[in-house]
Amino acid sequence: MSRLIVVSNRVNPPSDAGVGTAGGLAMALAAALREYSGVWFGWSGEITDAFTGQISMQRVGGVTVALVDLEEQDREEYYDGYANRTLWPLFHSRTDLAAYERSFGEGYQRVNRRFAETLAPLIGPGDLVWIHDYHLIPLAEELRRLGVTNRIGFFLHIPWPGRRLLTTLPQHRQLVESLLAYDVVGFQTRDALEAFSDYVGRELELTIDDGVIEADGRRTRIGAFPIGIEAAAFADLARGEAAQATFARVRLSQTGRKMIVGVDRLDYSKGLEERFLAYEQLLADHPDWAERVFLLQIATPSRDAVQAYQEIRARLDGVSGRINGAYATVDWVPIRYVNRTHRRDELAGVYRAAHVGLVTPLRDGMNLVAKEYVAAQDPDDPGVLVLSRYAGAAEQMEDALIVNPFSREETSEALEVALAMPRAERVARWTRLMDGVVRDDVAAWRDRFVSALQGDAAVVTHRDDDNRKAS
Ligand code: ADQ
Repeated sequence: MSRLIVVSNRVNPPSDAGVGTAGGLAMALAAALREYSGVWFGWSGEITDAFTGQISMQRVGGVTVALVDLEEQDREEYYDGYANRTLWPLFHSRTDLAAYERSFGEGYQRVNRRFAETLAPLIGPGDLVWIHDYHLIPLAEELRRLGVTNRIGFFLHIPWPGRRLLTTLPQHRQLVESLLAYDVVGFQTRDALEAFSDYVGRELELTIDDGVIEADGRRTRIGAFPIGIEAAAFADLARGEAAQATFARVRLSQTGRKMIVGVDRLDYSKGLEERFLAYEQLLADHPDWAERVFLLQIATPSRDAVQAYQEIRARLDGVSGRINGAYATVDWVPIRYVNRTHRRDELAGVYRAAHVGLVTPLRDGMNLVAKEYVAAQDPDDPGVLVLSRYAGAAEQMEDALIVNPFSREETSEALEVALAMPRAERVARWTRLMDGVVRDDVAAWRDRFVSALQGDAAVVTHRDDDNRKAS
């Protein structure tokens, strides 16, 4: 059986200690690597004076990882620069925040070339190479230049922007053409796939025939591969001891009030300010909810080196403080705003204790929190998911209350409906949501992608259902 070589910017297999804080994605990739045997390659997160390409090989959680250090200039231009200040905002439709600096583009190409030169000697005949996310789009092209002929796949975890937006990027054509060096390119949603196809047809003037683009003698298969979570394991976790303890602690602190929960990386794409304002609208329009509900927002700071992240953090401190100042009473705080990371089992208990899961990104590739919230519920008394139509998850989770997060009125109305929803409707909606979360879990995602990469599987190009029939 061929080996699988997974490549991502950062490498984070679950540690041997088990549960910890590793996410579903890390778990799934680690499981795939154990199954196929192979290597997980990426940046160590460490900085060295001068790039040497020296690989540090380690065994973590039953997986072999291969780590390289980068230079400070690499971090500034490739990671903080092109990845986090150019592609992330652009792909999340925030051209107002996107920095188009030549040095960032050069740093991005340089690091991808360095990764390719370091990785190429590790690739043996027949190995499958699976590259993840926007940091590494040109990696296959660089590997091909070095003579690597193996099958190479790419999966984009974030949205693909509309054609007109993408053309604001000075190197847009070069970036998209570099994707044609892959054998398989996967997106989260049909929406992303359509946006990509639109660009390929109109800017590159290439035709897509049954999900395959043919250019310069190479065939690239494109498809939608919606990512999932480790659903059964997460549901177990939510029933486990640590989750139950957290559940009991949170319920006690609720003092009979209903709880709405939000859990996010602190990122401007997650719509946190709009969420706070929608919740304020609920309190303004429905004074009867005062003292009977509160919002617990857990937001872990990320990418602190980037100014836009410092700004959103300061704004959220201000907005939550203002709302609390305006509405709080001596024994009720409307928003509990927490800036720390939690263990996954604690998180499962928090989700289960929440009557409403409020997931309202302005733009999101998928959003795993929506799926985790569903998986953690008590089947006899589940909470209600309120979900942004701009989360990739909305394509699959039609039984959530789907909202436009830009409209605080619409979101606050959905909150009102969710808080008052009778048990029978909650159970009916949750049952259908949970079926989907379990069926399309992270193992299904991984297996579909890997078999597409092996070249022996039908690939989703349109509706999931059509594809399921075809495969
Ligand atoms: P993210 O933007 O990070 O992922 P998301 O999919 O919601 O967004 O995943 C966040 C993960 O971090 C979840 O597993 C969540 O439980 C965890 N997490 C968040 N806050 C936490 C906290 N305070 N403590 C502990 N854990 C916390 C990117 C894309 C998404 C896409 C995923 C996977 O932006 O659109 O769904 O990759 O492809």
